[in-house]
Amino acid sequence: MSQLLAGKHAVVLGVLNKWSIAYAIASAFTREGASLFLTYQNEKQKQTVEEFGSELKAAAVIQCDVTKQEDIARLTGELRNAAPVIDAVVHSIAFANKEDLSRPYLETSRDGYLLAQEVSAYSLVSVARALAPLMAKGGSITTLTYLGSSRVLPNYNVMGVAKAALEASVRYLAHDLGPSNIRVNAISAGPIKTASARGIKDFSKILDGVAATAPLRRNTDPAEVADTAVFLASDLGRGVTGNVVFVDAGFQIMGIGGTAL
Ligand code: NAD
Ligand code: IMJ
Repeated sequence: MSQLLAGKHAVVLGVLNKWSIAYAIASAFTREGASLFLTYQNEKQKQTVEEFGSELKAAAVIQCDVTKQEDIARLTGELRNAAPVIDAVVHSIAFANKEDLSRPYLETSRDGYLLAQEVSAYSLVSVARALAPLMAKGGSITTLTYLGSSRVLPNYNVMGVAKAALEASVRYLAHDLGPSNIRVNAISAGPIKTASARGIKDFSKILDGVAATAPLRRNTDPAEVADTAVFLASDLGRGVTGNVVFVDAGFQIMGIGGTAL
């Protein structure tokens, strides 16, 4: 099959290491012929992400902490100089204080709440506002979410509330940007062992429970999340906007789980 993203320029935010969902997405985008721009949060990640950049033949690797407006402005300027237009943006970023992901949600501090919202939800709005003017031919913005936005998953807490805001932002941004032919969607991935899952209490039990319950009787592979990101960024996804696409082996449809039946 011919390459689905040939001739497209894509920005992927959120590569930390080779387990990152954003790394799987960047690899799939390269496979499909996209010209890639990667961003990383801070100096600590610079070397690793630059190595991925060479491996994936990225056009540029740019530092961008999404909580800093000057970083977003610099990213926008560098992209404007380097690419004729941007066609696709992938936002694969989340953060909350570790202690807010273990004690009861009731104990969430004002600062912890605002931090999770700023990094995990508002950043989609600021990135969309900065990059939409570069998407002169229309295009696609895709973010990553999780079922904890709408169901209670123990310990997901303040992140669940931030994902609810993120998914609502997807709908409002889709409304604002639709007239510019820019589509905005989220992929709701099943649990995947990444750095963002490390140290989460009982994560292996969650993986086993999901695999026992999901219709496909297995967990989610980052490569299948990446292939859905390719679809959404490609012209095949041209009619899809404001949506949350579940890539979770079907877990989300179930009303009872595990070995109950
Ligand atoms: P990851 O830790 O590899 O990725 C998280 C990324 O967020 C990192 O690259 C980190 O540098 C970046 N980040 C955090 N704060 C930032 C800031 N201020 N500025 C810029 N970047 C910042 O983990 P992941 O699992 O690949 O997570 C990617 C996305 O997928 C997240 O939105 C996460 O909520 C979502 N997700 C993960 C799972 C899972 O089970 N791993 C499931 C569903 C959705
Ligand atoms: C995270 C916490 C609690 C339960 C969880 C998760 N489940 C899953 C995740 C069931 C699947 C992973 N996930 C979907 C996330 O969005 C993770 C976000 C995250 C993780 C950390 C860990 C380290 C830290 N801050 C974090 N902030 C956000 O210090």
